[in-house]
Amino acid sequence: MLILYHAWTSTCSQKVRLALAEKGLAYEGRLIDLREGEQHAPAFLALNPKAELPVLVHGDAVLAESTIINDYLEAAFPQPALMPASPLARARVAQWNRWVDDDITIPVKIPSFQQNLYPAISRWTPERKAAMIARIANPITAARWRAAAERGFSAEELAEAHGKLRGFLQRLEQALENADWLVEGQLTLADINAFPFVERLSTLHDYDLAGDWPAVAVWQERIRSRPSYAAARFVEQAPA
Ligand SMILES: N[C@@H](CCC(=O)N[C@@H](CS)C(=O)NCC(=O)O)C(=O)O
Repeated sequence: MLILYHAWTSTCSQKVRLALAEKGLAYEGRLIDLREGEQHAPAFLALNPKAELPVLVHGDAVLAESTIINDYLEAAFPQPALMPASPLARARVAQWNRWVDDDITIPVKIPSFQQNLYPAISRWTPERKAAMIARIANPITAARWRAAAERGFSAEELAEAHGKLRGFLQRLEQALENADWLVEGQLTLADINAFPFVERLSTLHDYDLAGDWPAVAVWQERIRSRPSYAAARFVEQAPA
């Protein structure tokens, strides 16, 4: 039995839901309300001390980190394959996965928090904000929540994040200009791991995918048309 701790709006959770759907794997979902800080409750910290979604439980095994969870699903449930066969192509998937983890997962939080979280949590009482922030052990996460709760992000912080995000979209655009998929002409974990972030960017202000990154927009529609997209419930979960 597979259990997934997740949130509908969490991009990292979306990576895993998409992989599960592509593989036709059933799972029991356990929703964690990030805005209410349920990721900091002792019961969740026992699963992932980093207080982040998603977490997969498979029998006695507990796994965090979405890219690693998807690698595990591929190894444990190899069919249908979401990894290519050749060593070079496998390395290229791993390279995309690293880029997704390093170059987009972190910067996307700044405009996401600004647009989706700040309007709501900035209205909380000072006591509620302070109580929420006091629960966060990781200082980087605490600083991001403090910014989102108290002041919003500065123009410089937003510009730096958008620069990184646009750079990533440009890298995707180059890879997809003459290709349907990121690696070897087949859907792989590289596409699955990158896709939720493209979905997120396309809901943020100032991102005109079809205008500025047309090959990425076509690739986005290619993935949206797969049954896994509906099964992973992207449509119902667009951030408020
Ligand atoms: N590297 C981690 C990042 C996970 C992550 O950032 N998860 C977000 C949701 S997409 C989260 O749980 N954030 C908790 C918070 O902001 O307090 C992964 O890929 O799983």
